[in-house]
Amino acid sequence: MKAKIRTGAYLTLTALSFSLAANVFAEATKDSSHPTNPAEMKYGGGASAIDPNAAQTPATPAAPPVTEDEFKKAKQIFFERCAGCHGVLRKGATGKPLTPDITLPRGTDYLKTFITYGSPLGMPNWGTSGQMTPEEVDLMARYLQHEPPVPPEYSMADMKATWTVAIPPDKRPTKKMNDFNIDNIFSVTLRDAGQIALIDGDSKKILAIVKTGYAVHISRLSASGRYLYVIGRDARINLIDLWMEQPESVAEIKVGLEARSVETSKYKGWEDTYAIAGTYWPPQFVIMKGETLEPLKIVSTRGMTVDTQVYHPEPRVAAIVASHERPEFIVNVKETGKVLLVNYEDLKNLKISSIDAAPFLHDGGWDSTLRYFLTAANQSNKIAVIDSKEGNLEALVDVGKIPHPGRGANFIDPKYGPVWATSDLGDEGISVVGTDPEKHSKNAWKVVRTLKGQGGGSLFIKTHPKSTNLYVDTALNPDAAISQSIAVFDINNLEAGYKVLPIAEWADVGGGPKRVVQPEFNKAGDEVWFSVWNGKEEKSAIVIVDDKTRTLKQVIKDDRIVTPTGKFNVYNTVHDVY
Ligand code: DHE
Repeated sequence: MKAKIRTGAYLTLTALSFSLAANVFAEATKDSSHPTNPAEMKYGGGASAIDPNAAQTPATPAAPPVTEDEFKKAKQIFFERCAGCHGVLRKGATGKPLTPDITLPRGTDYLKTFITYGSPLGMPNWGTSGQMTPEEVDLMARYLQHEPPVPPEYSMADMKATWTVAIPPDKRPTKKMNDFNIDNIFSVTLRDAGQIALIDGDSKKILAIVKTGYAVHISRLSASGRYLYVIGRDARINLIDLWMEQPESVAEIKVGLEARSVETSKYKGWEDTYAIAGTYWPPQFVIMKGETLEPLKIVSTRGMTVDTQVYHPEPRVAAIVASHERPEFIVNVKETGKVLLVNYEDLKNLKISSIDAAPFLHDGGWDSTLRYFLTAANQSNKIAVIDSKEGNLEALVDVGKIPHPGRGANFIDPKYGPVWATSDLGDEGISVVGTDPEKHSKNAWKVVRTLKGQGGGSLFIKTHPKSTNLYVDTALNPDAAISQSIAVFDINNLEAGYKVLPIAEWADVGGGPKRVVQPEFNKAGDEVWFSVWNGKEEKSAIVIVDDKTRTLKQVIKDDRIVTPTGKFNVYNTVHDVY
């Protein structure tokens, strides 16, 4: 096992799977509102981008002794393997809280047992799997009884110190300088290369590779489609100008120590004006000038949770979308379960409405009218529906186990009218939710049907207004045959079940873990692209399927396509088409 850990390929995917994801205290607390599941644990338990050396080391006299060197090592292990699920401050997120008020009374032996053997509820068996030596297990059991080291805050001055504008707006082109069909470019995340590839959706050629942040996460577009914003897990944002002869990064900033989301203002009159980024650490968001990334306003998300109304010191910012109904950003605050409507008309007298939804908010997308934002409160097994016009919570819909929609999929259900669908990490279900309170009011905000997919471990689901197919990935399913293929449903005959497309087999890239992830349509809606996400040292690919015939159209293979994950078609991302 240890030899395996040393290989790059294994490390790549274990960045996903390392988690002290824990239900160390599930038995003790019997908290059924806090379910865990192995696929979700794998997903949520990625390494934190925070440098452990940046975190302060408080002393806890009552805790068992840990030497300075041991503390340093334990901190490293915690940030790499545990913080994703338990939170940097160990206040609990997907995994249980691990603060000394809980860990000290349990003691070293109790903790060692859980770390060694794990729990059926999702805590990995770090000891018996060989991923931690008995010495490391013992060290972690002692370390967890000490106060958690606290990483530094990140201020306006810190942001400004990292902010660079390589090409100022007045030195940029005044018109498009290339002959690219920008609308059909795909920005493809090359996760472990810390880069994105710009791929021409027409010729399938790589137009540019741009260096971005560490373990780059998502791309979003400005309302005009000219500017591409890419954020890395290390909270570095790159602003790429697609009008340049050779598109490249024209501005850059680091907005915190760890981040996942970036978005731009889309309300009419405010196109391309602002960008916003949310951070996991520190728990805050920042509004920036859209054309330069100059940071203007930082807002903390620390506060009370919606359910028990206790203070949470580390509520991470998850998905952010731009309202089409008002000059507002809609910001998901994960641990507190609040959705913030941030009005950007007047940054000095900032107006924020706070909507109580449910913990732990993660990802989501618009309904087809772009009025309702449907977002997963994944550990609550709910979809929160936000009415962006009225600015309130429209509904909380009970769905399957750990919903994970990405941005979801909108289509017309032949029986129930307009719907939006999500798949789940925790089970094989696909919940289809009615979204038309006007003409189909009795179906609105109800699960009108639940489809049965290939299995749990699904991350993304997609269709397109021009398509009658609904594609569902199962990237984190433990069965390779399932994680390497896609289920496709006929929207006009959903009862017939799904067909399986062997995407990884079509890619023909040889060995490796090859997870098939995130369907994304081209602008015309007649092709759907999938990433075959292999280990860093192995060959990955993009597989393009002809939507009408559901057959293989093309495979993009290139040594530069390293660990591709998310793909963002310019037109579909600008216009929220999914
Ligand atoms: Fe993501 C979206 C957080 C792991 C690929 N991911 C998001 C969003 C959040 C998030 C909050 C929504 C952003 C938005 O819309 O503004 N992701 C997290 C995590 O916290 C988590 C669970 C663990 C981690 O350590 O990061 C995590 N995500 C992953 C992966 O392992 C994935 C599969 C591969 C990768 O690239 O790292 C992954 N996440 C994605 C993608 C999207 C995304 C492709 C955007 C989907 C879309 O269609 O919009």
